[in-house]
This record gives sequence, C-alpha cells and structure tokens, in this order.
Amino acid sequence: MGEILKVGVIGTGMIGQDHIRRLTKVLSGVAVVAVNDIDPKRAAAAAPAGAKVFDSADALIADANVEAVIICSWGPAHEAQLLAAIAAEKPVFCEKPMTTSEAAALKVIDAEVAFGRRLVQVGFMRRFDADYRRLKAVIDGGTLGTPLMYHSAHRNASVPAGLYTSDMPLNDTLVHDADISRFLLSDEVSGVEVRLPRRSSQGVDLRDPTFVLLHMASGALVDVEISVNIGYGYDIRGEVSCEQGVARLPERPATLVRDAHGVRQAIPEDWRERFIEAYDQEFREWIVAAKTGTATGPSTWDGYAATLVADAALRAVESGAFEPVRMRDKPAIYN
Ligand code: NAD
Ligand code: ISE
Repeated sequence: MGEILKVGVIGTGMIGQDHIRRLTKVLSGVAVVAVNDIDPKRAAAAAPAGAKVFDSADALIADANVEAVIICSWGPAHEAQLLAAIAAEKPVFCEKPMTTSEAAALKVIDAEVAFGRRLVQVGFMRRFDADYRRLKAVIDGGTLGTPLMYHSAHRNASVPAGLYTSDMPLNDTLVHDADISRFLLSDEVSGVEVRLPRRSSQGVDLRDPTFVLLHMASGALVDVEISVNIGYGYDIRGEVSCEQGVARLPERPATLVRDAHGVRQAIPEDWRERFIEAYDQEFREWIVAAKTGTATGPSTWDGYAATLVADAALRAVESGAFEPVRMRDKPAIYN
C-alpha cells in the first residue's frame, strides 16, 4: 500500500456520509475511491469527486483499486460484507453492531481466525473519546479502589420512525454501553436483566425507555438507561462507583453560558456532534493499521461480546429473568 490508503465505503446513509466527510475533508493519508449503497441515487450523491459508484458491495470489495473497506450499511447486512472483505484479505472498518446474531458473529470470527491475523475494526467510537479514555485511566490508576458499579445513561433525542425498530434499543443502541462497560471495567458481561419502566408517550411507537442491568463477571453491576425519544438532545452520561470514590464523564460541550436567564450548557443534538472527535480519532488509528494490512482497536471479539449481550437482553425482555452470557474461548489473535 502507498502513502494514501484507497478506501471504498459501503452504505452512504447518515453515518456513511459523515465518515466520507471526515475521510475527505478532515483526515489525511486516505482517499475515498469507491462507494456503494443499495440506493444507487444516494451512493451517487455521496460519492466524492473521482470516486467510482459500484452497484454491488461485492464488486466494490473485489475491486483492485480498493485497498480497504468501510462498512456503514444496516446491521443485518454487515455479516455478508465482512465475510467478503475478509475473503478478499482487505482491512475493514465495520460500524456497530458488528452483527445482529451470535451465529453471524461466530462466522466472522472463524473467517478472521482462519485468515490468521486481525483485519477488522468495529465502530465502537467511545473507546476513542478523550473523556472515556480519561475515565478509564482513573479507574486503571487504582486510586479509587476496585470499581463496583457503573451507571450509564444513553439518551437519543429521537430515532427515525420505521427504520429504528423495536429490537434496536437492545441490538443497536445498548451495544455501545455493553462495549464501553467491558472496556472501562476490564471485565466481561456474564448476564443481563431487562426491566421496562412506564412507557414514554413521546416519539415513535416503540418500547421506550428501557432499563438494563449488566452483571459483570467480577460481580460489578452496570445499570443502563436507554431512552431513544427524549427530545431534549443526545445525552450520554457515565459514572463509576469504586470502593473509595467515584468518577464520571464531564458535561459535553463544556462551555458554560452565563446571562440574564442564568447559567446554561448546550446539549449535543446527536451522536455526530457529541462524538465528532472520537470518530476522527478512531479513523486516524484505523488508517495507520490498515496501511500495514491489519487492524487494531475494537475487534471482532469485542463485536461478538456486544452481540451476545444484545441477544441475552432480547431474551431477557421475553423471559423477565436473568439471562446468562456465555462466551467461547478467546482465539489467540485477539489477545
Ligand atoms: P442509515 O439508514 O442512515 O444508512 C444506512 C445506509 O445503508 C442506507 O443508505 C441504506 O440504503 C444502506 N444499505 C442498507 N443495506 C445495504 C446493503 N446491503 N448494501 C449497501 N448499502 C446498504 O443508517 P445509519 O444511521 O447511517 O447507520 C448505518 C450503520 O451505522 C448502522 O449499523 C448503525 O448502527 C451504525 N451507526 C453507528 C453510529 C455510531 O455512533 N458508531 C451512529 C449511527 C449509526
Ligand atoms: C446509533 O446507531 C448509534 O450508534 C449512536 O451512537 C447511538 O447513540 C444510537 O442509539 C444508535 O441508534
């Protein structure tokens, strides 16, 4: 590979367009040379100057000019596209959720393990966010003692009616909280409970909000509030309670406005605004690794772990009971 990594983007919806913007206008050492979407008009509209529009994801992945692949299609489409990229031996960034079932996640792991080294980075951008990284450094530093509980609030102002379906609070949104809990606490999720509080009358016709309790293997507990129609903004909160102190994410953005109405702080509109720097950083690190034919950061194993939590949470909604999460042994390439 040369100085400039030539990438193809599959899925040119909201996040596909945002990633194309950062790859073409913000980051260096990368060029978007190909795009594809099942909606060809959307792909053509999103294609940067000089990029070729492909009418199939498989053709884009196979094209000799495409050195690495970025998957931003809907979750259920990720499995086939990941398997095709691994078969083509190309580094691939895949938006979360990596897959929407355990069986699909295992197929992707098996393919990558058979290839023999990491090719896939999963889009858990919170791991690249400076606030989360500082929170992890505090926990790992040990001055607060052992972490006992983590409180996570994941609030979306709104979600698109029709496109965001009833399973998605658990298999599209919760996956971020599951992953960041594993990352912050250096722990695994061993089981899940879900409770459905009084239902909000706001927004689209969905079971909302959702309250999830993640049982970690160490015995630590993580409570997660998922609200997807809260209206007032995109509000991501996190606080860890340790034996000798607590630490939490700061307010974002941090700027305080003081005027005749009092003291105010803005709230981001959506994930694009809140995590803008985290997405930039996840791609900086992806580009560096992809140029050497591999991947770092959140792995297929992390995607699998989050998928297992989502599957268990979906079972827990039906059963009303604790649903265990059982992971297979970790292949050496993920150590
Ligand atoms: P979107 O609906 O705006 O865009 C998805 C696009 O993928 C659409 O244009 C659709 O036509 C296209 N598509 C669907 N199936 C396809 C296929 N088989 N081949 C090619 N194109 C296909 O959705 P979005 O909000 O952009 O989400 C896309 C993915 O990114 C989802 O997996 C979502 O969970 C993830 N996402 C991640 C974050 C994050 O914070 N990391 C934020 C938003 C979305
Ligand atoms: C979306 O797909 C994301 O990944 C956002 O980060 C998350 O907050 C939102 O709930 C998802 O729908």
